[in-house]
Amino acid sequence: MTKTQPVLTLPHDQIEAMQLEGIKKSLAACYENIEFYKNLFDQAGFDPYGLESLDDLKKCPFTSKQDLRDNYPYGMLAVPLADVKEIHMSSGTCGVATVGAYTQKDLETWGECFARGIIYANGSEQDVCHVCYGYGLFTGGLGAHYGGLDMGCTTIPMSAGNTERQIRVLRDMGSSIICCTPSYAMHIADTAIAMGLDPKKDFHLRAGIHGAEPFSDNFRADLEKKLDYKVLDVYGLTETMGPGVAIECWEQTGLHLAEDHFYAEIIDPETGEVLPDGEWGELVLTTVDREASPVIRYRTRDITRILPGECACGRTHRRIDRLHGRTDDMLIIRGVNVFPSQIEDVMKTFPQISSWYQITLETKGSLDVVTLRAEPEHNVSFDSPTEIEALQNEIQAALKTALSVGIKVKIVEPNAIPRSEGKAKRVVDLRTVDA
Ligand code: DLL
Repeated sequence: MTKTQPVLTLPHDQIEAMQLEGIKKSLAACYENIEFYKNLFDQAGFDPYGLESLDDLKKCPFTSKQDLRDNYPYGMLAVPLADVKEIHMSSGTCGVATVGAYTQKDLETWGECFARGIIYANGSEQDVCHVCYGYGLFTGGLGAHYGGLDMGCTTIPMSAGNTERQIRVLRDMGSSIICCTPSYAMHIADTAIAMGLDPKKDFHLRAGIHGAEPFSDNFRADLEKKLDYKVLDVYGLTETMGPGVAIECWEQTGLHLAEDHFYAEIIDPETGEVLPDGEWGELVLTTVDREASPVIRYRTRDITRILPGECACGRTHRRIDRLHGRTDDMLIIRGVNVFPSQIEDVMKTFPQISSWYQITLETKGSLDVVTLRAEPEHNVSFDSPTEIEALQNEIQAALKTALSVGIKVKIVEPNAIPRSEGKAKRVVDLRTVDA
């Protein structure tokens, strides 16, 4: 059971030595057991036995989601199937699902990594850990569950959904840590308030370990105010393990990578060149000691940067910044590149607008038309349609100035934007693609 993890404060050169040792073994295991890696390394002229420093990894070719898809279902296993104890999968909404397989040791590592979130929340076995990420093939539910168990917490496997019941259990069990997507936490908070509860008095939450989707600082502040707790951001992806690859500590100044298990690089997504600390780019991950599904230089498509300097918490594992979205999130609207997070940045300068919004892209004639539907804050009421129209125009103008692109803004009724129990759907792309 994890009570403390001395590895979290190891001098960084010792962490690097662990990474080098682990990756050397992992490269050999990939080359010897996975045909895909054998071909990849041979074709690139990369010697998997020749790694002398972590820097040498730059010579190794990248891997991508497509590679994992091409080898569905079992082509990326580095161990016999009998050693695989659990399997998770990405949703596969955009194609074939990607598979993450775990040996017993991989499952223990996972629990230990997620437990860091509870350690960062100053938690202990005294905590009641309410898990309402979805259980099942999605890694959120079981990842948080294993973290709760590893930490020795009283762990409640709620899964997502049945929100009113969630709320009763949260209240009755005195849950102190809640694990779910930030958008589901917001839905729980709003529903509790609508049920006449006062989350500040009726709940006993201290921390929320929220991730699986981007959320702005504004959204976080809103959540913290409504639920009277502290929100820690957790990052992960099915391909490398699930939640726990990096988690924020109480300082809320970036997410500590679990560097004893993952080696991170930031690259320029266009050129593939490795960027120095502090520069924004695409996160590339190599698993250090994953047994069943190791990945080498996996291009996550997630945009972040490595934060230079040390964290005030004293832990030595490097931090990544909160994610800015994905390289494949980028919308190209009439030739202009726009990230949904940029739209959100503009919206949050309007205090009348809540955190619930959705962007719809459609084709009208030969043009892409973008509509932003946004809900007002609950306490904002409009006296007249003219007042709404004026605000819409004001937001439209601000978007045009900031992004150089025309976005139609519609303020909709409260609760008009669909609530999600898992990841929120912020962008609906209905554009027709030319053949
Ligand atoms: O979302 C794993 C997870 C579960 C992470 C619970 C955190 C909490 P996938 O479904 O494979 O796995 O989706 C992975 O989600 O590449 C990011 O684009 C996005 N993502 C995950 N965490 C964050 C975060 C899980 N904290 C994809 N902030 C990743 C922003 C995130 N985006």
